[in-house]
Amino acid sequence: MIDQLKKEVDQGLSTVEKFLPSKYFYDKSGDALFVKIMNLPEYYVTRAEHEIFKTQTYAIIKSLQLDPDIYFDLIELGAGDGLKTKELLRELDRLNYRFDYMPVDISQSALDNLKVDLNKELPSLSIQKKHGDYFEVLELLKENKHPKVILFLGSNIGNMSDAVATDFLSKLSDNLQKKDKLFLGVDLIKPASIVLPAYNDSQGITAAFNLNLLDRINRELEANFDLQFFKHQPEYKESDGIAKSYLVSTKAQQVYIAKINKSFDFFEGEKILMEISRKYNDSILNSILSKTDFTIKGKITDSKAYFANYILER
Ligand code: AVI
Repeated sequence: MIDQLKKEVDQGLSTVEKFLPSKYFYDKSGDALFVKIMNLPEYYVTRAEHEIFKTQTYAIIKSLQLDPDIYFDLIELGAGDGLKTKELLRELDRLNYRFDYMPVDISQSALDNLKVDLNKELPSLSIQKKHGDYFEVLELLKENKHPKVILFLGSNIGNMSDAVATDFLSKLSDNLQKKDKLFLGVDLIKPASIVLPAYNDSQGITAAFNLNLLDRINRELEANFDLQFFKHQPEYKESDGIAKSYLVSTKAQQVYIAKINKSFDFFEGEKILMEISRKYNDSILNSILSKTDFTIKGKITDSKAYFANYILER
């Protein structure tokens, strides 16, 4: 883990256009900051998807074309606190569908907490926690021939470049059988006046979320980033449909990372790309899917059409 972090930090800071991988945002403090982000007034993403799960639960179930007589696996990639999924689980349980709920996560404690919470509310639900990497778990599940529904929510796919998303979806479909479904949550393209504040909140939580990665590198790789000289700067153009978060060096400075045994120079105004958050529409998704075995079978949006859950079939 630390070797991978070292390698990727070194790579990202050694290129002309510096970047750091956003997957490293999520240490303990990053997780706590992300929970705060999901509750921010400006961050509409989580609320919009939650609204879909709350108000259109039956439409979701119908769209998945489940046969009440056939046992299926409901596999959630990166389950988190399961808040949205709970709306669906409650309804599937009430309608007597026969299935195992399999939350997959790299955090064992997130899985343990989720199971305790769900056991309380839905005691008859069969929960099989799957700890590990998404693809390791899917590879293992290939053995059982139950029909599968994969949930990949929260616009997590938006943090991948289109090339990486294509590769991810292709690998996913390689682990599925014909007719299996992927229920994919994506943030939709919309004006900058709505998207930008979501990544530049007035309380500075998103700024702290980005700066936390520099702090993590200070702690784990013994670096000396001085956080007061890096400024959070989100950018978004509706025509690109990609929100980008940068940290900008506010002066010429040098940062030493002891565990890499290397110094990195920053000029005044130099940017580090910290994260991309891709927003989608049908044509962008279709162009990615054209290189995979998935096709769009349906789409459910919230009342403001901010967010969509697409039903993809292999
Ligand atoms: C997890 N992911 C979909 C979030 C997003 O909107 O890109 C992460 C995030 N970054 C800043 N705010 C939220």
